Amino acid sequence: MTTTTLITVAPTGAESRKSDVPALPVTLEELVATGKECQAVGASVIHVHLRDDAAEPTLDLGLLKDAVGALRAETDLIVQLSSGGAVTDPEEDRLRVLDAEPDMASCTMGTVNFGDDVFLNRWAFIVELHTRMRDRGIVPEYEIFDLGQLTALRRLLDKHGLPFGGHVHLDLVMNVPGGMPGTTEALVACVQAMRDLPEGTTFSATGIGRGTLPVMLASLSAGGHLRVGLEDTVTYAKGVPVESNAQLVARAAAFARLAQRPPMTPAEARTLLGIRGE
Ligand code: KMH
Ligand code: ZN
Repeated sequence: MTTTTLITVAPTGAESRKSDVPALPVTLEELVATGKECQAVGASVIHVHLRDDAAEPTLDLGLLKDAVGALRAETDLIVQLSSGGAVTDPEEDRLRVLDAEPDMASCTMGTVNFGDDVFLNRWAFIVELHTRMRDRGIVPEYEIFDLGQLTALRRLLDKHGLPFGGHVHLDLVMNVPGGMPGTTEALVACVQAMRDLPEGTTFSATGIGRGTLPVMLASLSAGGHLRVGLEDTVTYAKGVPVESNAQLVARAAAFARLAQRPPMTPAEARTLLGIRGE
């Protein structure tokens, strides 16, 4: 059992509207301020989706490069860009995200129904993303929305080799309408399936919406790490809106301390994940 906890903040996502969720960071200034606040209370990784001037999701390469640069300059956080984008983003735009040279990028391991939409991840696209990341020294976080995607991950690693740095880290994204539920039982099933992955594989978990707390507690008890943020939940308790991403990170850090697995520093997280040096 690991003695510390990696906490990732996913502050924005591509789904919520700023008009519905005023606490959502949508400008570069808001993103950097969020990063600083979240690092101060225990985050070591930031999972980034950007918005344009109209607060709509964007994969604009210039904006992505600016965000990577600003977060590196102003925080110690590991910068993980989303290659998932929004469900409407074409594959070529999602691959181009890597040109912004982040420390990490997400790599979703299969297609999943996503509410009323479909989050499309063809096998050939996954292989391309995995391979390009390795060629560029970018560490993937494999996003797992359903149990079978762990089998797909094993197939990917068997056929195409380990990621850059050699360490495998994945994130269980639970309770998406269309994916696996945000329950202890589902998390345990995933942990059992991870036995077929390379030794030393680590995982984070996040529960969407009301899955947040059960998944957080289950992950801590199973030796997993945590992802929290407004991308995944906009409600702190029933009928109570989240005030800020830092509020969610602080709660996750408090649970981690109670579990006697306090938050990892960004430097410790870099070592764990095998992030390339400057
Ligand atoms: N916004 C979702 C369609 C990722 O960042 O890689 C995809 C997503 C996963 O959020
Ligand atoms: Zn995301």
